[in-house]
Amino acid sequence: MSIEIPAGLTELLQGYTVEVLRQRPPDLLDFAVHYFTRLQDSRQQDGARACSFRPHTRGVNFDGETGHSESNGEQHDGEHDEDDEDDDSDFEPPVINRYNRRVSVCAEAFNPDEEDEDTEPRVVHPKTDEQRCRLQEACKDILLFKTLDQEQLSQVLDAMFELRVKPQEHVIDQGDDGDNFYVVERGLYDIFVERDGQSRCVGRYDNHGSFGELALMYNTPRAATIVATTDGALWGLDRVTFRRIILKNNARKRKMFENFVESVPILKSLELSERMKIVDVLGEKIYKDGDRIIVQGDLADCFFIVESGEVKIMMKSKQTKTAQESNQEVEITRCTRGQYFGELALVTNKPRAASAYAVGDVKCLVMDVQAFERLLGPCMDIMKRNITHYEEQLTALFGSSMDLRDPGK
Ligand code: 1OR
Ligand code: 1OR
Repeated sequence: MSIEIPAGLTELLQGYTVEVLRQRPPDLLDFAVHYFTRLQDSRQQDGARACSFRPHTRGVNFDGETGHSESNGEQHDGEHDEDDEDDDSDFEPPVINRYNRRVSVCAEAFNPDEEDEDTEPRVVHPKTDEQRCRLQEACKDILLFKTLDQEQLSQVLDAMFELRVKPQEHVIDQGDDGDNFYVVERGLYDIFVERDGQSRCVGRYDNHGSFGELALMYNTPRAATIVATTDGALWGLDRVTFRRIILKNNARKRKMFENFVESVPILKSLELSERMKIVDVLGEKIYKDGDRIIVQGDLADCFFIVESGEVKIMMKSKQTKTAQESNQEVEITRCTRGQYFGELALVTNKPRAASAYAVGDVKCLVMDVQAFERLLGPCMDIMKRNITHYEEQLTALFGSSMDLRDPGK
């Protein structure tokens, strides 16, 4: 008895497998759902025009329709060459016109290990010295850029382009395909997430930070809507440059931090794929002896895990009697490799309850508040339990009137 293999099955599975090998998604099932849904969508969209399903020696490609792109007076031809059957290259002209969004995600060929950087076309948007200064300032704390080497960072900065936005302008719409990654230079931007037909504001970027990395990293539709609520200035980075440099770096980060992240107690309740997503968005910060990592009373925007060295947590007591005394800090605890700090203000939405100082050389892995909220939900119960312990110890140390929900400067 012979079993007949349905026509197309082999190519279908091969295509999926090749994309998995190229992109190394953290969750195979999520990726499969997305891959096959996209494949189906693309076939339903007026046949050959928008997307073509091509069994290919290197897998199935979704060829996105890209519009014209423009920036700072430069023109990029956004059209794919539909006739170029053999065009297997990763290059996709940057789509940087915000009104001309990508209409289809491309599961572009990308293998971080095989990529030959020297044959890649580079995107360069010339900048004045003044623009470059502003750009460097806006990017200096961007976690995704923290582990890039000099050459990678300068390619990223070269490729970035300036964008001005007006109040109520949607920079990103949930469900769209990803065109650019954005770094905030200035302005306020609300984050809306729609679920079950209801749109909720879940956070805000306040004059710094970055967004739009998820759709580009995982080839997924935009996960949130980002709306400017003031006049604003952003720096955009096109999808192709982002994937070429950031994805390559993420593959390296996974290798570098995988073992360490596996050993961090607070992350134990996460699935492996969730831990890898954390690695993707982590930055690494390095401090010297005595550096102040967190300042008590400051507004909080990130969470830390000690990678090496020791961090001293110091607190000022409001209980002290004289002004001089009130400036005195008391050491309350130390954090070493694998331990975390900086979660309290993010969980309570209050200013930092204590200061943190490096003792000797220190390396920390750092996550922004949006990633903390998005990825650390499963660890929240443990964190909240630990916060209850802080409160007990606080009462023992400073007396009952100190309240972590109202930390003094
Ligand atoms: P993107 O490419 O999906 C929307 O486009 C961007 O919004 C997304 O990348 C993130 O950079 C950013 N959930 C998902 N995306 C978020 C979130 C978020 N916050 C910012 N972005 N959550 C809010 C966490 C404060 C989780 C909501 C349940
Ligand atoms: P944060 O975001 O408020 C300071 O920034 C961080 O210090 C805080 O998060 C915690 O991660 C960390 N009380 C308050 N904060 C503490 C404490 C603490 N220990 C560590 N942090 N304790 C009670 C104070 C007497 C615990 C003492 C063992």
